Amino acid sequence: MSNYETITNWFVDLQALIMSEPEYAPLRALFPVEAERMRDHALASRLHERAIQVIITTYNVEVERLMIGAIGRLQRRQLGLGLPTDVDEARAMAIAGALDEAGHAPLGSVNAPAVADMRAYLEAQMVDPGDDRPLCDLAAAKDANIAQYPMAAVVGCPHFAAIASDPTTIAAVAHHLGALPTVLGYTAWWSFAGRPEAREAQFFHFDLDDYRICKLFVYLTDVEADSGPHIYVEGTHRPAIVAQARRAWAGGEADFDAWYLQRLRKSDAEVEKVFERQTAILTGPAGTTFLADTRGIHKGLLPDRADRLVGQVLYGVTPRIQEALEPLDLGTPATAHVPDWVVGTPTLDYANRLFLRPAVLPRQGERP
Ligand SMILES: O=C(O)CCC(=O)C(=O)O
Repeated sequence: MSNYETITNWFVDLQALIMSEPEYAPLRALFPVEAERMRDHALASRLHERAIQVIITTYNVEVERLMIGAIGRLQRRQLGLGLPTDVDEARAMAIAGALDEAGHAPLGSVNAPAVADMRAYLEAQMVDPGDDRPLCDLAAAKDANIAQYPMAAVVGCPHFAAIASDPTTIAAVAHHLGALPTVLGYTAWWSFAGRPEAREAQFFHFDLDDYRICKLFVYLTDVEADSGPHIYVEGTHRPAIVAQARRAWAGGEADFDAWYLQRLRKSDAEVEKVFERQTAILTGPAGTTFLADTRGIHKGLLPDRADRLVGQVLYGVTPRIQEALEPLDLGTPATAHVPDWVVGTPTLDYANRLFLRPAVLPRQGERP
C-alpha cells in the first residue's frame, strides 16, 4: 500500500471512531463530516489543523484528551499496535516523567565515531540558507543565521533513524504523548556564531505541529553556553502552568491571549516576567541527545563563539502529510545507512512510516 493510502485510511478510520463511539461525541463539532469525506487529504488536514488551533486557543484540555484517547484506541484496537518490545521500561518511565514534569529529558549520548559519520554526511549535503535563496554549499551559507538541510537528505543521515527509533525512546515518547508516536520530521541545521541579532526560532516561541508533540535533539558539535544551547522554560508545556500565568496577567485574559497565542516571537524579559519558571540551558558535548516537548516555551540561543550543528526528530500523534510524501525504500543507496530493524516491528514501522519503508524482497522466482 502506498504511503498516501496508509495515511488516508488512518484519517478515515479515526473519523469513523469519532462518529460512532458515544464517548467521542464532543469531538464531532470539530469534525462534522462522514468518515469517507476524510479521503480528501486537504479536508482532513484542514479539519485537524483547525482542531489543533481551537484546542490551543481555547485551552481545551478535555477535548485534547479525548482526541488522544481516540487515537490511542485506533492504534490499539484497529491497528493492533502496542508499545515497542525490547524496552527498558523503568528508563522509559523515568524519561517520560521528566518530560511530563519539566518538559525536557536527557537521553544517552551518541558515540564519537557515529557523531563523526553524521557530521561528515551532513557537511557533504547542500543547505537552505533561508531568505528564499537557493540551496547552496555550506561554505556559501555562512552569512546566514541558520542554514537548514532539506528533510529528504536528513532522513538518510547515518545513525539518525536508529537514534530516532530506539525502542526505549519511542516508549518514553509514547508514555508522554499518550499515544504511539509517528515521526513527522527529520531536520538538521547549523546556527552560525557572531550574527548581530537573533532571528526566528532564536527567539522564544512554542510549536503547534500536532495535538501533542515532542522533539529529539542531537548535538553534532560541542554546545556550551556561548555556542547556541537549546533554552527551555520548564513546565510551560503544561496547560495548568499557562492557565496560571493567564489568570495572573495584569492586563486580563484577552490581553494575555494576544501575547501568548498571537505573538509568535516573545522577548526574554516578557517570558521571564510572565512565567517565573526555571530556564534550562541545555549544553553538552557533541553526541548529547535529549527530548523536549516544544509545546513549552523554548528557543535556540544565538551562538556567540562557535557554530552549532544539531539534528532533530519531530514526533507527533497524527500522520500529517509530509514534504517528502513517499517514504524512502530501505535497501537503496539513499537509505544505505539505515538499518532494517527501524521498520522491523509493527510499532517501529508505524512510527517511521512517513519516511521509511521496508525493502520489497523479490518474490520467489523473480529476478532480484
Ligand atoms: O535551535 C533550537 O535549539 C530551537 C529549535 C526550535 O525552536 C524548534 O525546534 O522549534
